Amino acid sequence: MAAAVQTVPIVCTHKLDKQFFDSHTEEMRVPKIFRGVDIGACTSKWNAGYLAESLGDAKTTVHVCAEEKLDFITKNFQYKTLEFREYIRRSSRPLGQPLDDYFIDPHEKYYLRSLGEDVRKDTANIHEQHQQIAKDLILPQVFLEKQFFSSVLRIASPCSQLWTHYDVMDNILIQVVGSKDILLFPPEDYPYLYMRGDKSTILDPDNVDPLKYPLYCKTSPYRATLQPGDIIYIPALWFHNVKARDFSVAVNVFWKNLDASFYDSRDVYGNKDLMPAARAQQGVDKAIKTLSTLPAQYKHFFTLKIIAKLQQSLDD
Ligand SMILES: O=C(O)CCC(=O)C(=O)O
Repeated sequence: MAAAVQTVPIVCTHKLDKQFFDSHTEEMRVPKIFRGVDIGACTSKWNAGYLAESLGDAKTTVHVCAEEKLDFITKNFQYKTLEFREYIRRSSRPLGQPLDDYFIDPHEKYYLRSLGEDVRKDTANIHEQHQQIAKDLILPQVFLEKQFFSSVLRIASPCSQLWTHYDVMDNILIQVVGSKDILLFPPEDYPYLYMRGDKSTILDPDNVDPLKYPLYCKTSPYRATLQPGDIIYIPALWFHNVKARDFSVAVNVFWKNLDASFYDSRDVYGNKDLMPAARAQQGVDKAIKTLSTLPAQYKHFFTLKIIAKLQQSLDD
């Protein structure tokens, strides 16, 4: 485990508007929890029975995993499509209660991340896909309307844990039902998290093998436990790993905090690298290919030269 773990600060407030939000986040761009905000009747209404009844027989596609820790890199889960009523029954069962009619394992875990109408083209919007329950939720207006990107419904089994990843947009995660542990790392920790794409290959950040991941001890993690009604601000590029303690229902809202032209118009998840970064990476791929035409010793030397140039640009 890394040396010092910081705690995400909590701000208690009933009203969360853009001005208040900016005054607490703009300068530092670090995670913050807003507690006590009025998010509507959802905190008292969204129990398993109400959700099963309201969302009913509409179909949804979810992750099903025999283990607690979902791993996108090794794909230790399967996608299954089932009715919401059935999904809620399965995902809300108490920890340790086996299922007779399981897909993979009697103790399998479930995780839903809602998607748009056309999953390839549209972003998730809880007010469009799940109006029946969206009416119970007041989304805090912490950004301009034109910056809105998506609002994602997330429903998870007790103890299910989502892989460590980053997103490219600012995000508020609103915890409605159940509590949830979050571990966050600042963008500067990129070199220590053994990333593959936008996801870390470290599956269990609470039990990291120092021989396999020697650089992990250099990370500067932040920890938080969300209670029902809490809203956590997760700034773009902050890595996060999320574990539901109980049956968990949350909604997160992404918005384009930078100029809209930076974002990839084909991105429906909010996690595709910004356009200039994607172009730069294509340039790097091309450089690697070009250097591979040289004899090994020369390739090594000129690769080091390019790394030094990139490092210099970071230090300038
Ligand atoms: O709460 C969760 O289950 C995951 C949240 C998340 O990954 C996000 O808000 O970007």
